[in-house]
Amino acid sequence: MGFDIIGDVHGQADKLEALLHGMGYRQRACSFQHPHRTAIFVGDYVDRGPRQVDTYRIVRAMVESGNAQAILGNHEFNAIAWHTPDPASANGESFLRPRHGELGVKNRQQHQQFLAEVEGTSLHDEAIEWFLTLPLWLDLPELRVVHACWHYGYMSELEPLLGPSKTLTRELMVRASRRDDPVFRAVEGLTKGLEVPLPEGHAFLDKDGHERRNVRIRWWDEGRHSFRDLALMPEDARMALPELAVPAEERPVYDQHKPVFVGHYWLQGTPVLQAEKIACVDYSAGKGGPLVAYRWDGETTLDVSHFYIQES
Ligand SMILES: [Mn+2]
Repeated sequence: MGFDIIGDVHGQADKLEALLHGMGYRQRACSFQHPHRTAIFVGDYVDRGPRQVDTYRIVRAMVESGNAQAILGNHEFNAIAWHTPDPASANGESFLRPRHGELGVKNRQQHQQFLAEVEGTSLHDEAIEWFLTLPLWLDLPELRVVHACWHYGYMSELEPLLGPSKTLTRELMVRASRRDDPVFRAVEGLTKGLEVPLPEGHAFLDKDGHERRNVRIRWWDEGRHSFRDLALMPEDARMALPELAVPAEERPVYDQHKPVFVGHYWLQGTPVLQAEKIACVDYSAGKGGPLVAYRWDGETTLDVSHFYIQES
């Protein structure tokens, strides 16, 4: 029995169908299936691409027929928050993900392809209900999957609060949408990556010109230590960061017990392993890149030749 771990699809159903065909999956009854393999989706099914609903339907049918497992990405989290009224708003006009003001414009823009296909239809509610059934991470006997960062601290904080099979409940959605709630930080860490505070007196300007005092880091890169080497940001901004080491307590150390797969990072170029047991399968299918899978056949040390690349 093998697993095919598939990267962020972002509404690119053409690429998904081609990838599944290429890996020997066939459409039978209402789902793609493979005689002896299971697919695993790392999240981010929606936003950006031209076939949002088709992507949702393919992934959901595979999960419901037992041909795939799927976890929650930050784009599904955002989709749920967009569609969930904020219980704190008296008139019920506010949602957990803001729809008004400058932020609302940006949020709608990020979500526009999905909204264009479902807004105002019952399919919208149906898709959101299904996103709420997706676990935040998978810890299978053989391997692990999380959208952005495998972090024991955040996982153990969340575990007692999560619904059955590590799902977000409606109450948790509210807490995960409040910046001052520890649940926000934990859910964001798992689905968007590890963020660490810069040393005292340091800051940088993000792409919108806002001053930031935290940076997202390459949490998997145990061979590097400084903010400058580990930060995930454009080259020029990164080179302006200090060469000071990121404090050890801010960095999760991966226990290496099993391979772990992530998506999320919009990587480019030829797929590489992030570490012996860590692989990212997101190669920007959502913005012109190939859809990539890792075909896992039981190996405990990952092998770069197991990447399967589906050019558009
Ligand atoms: Mn993502």
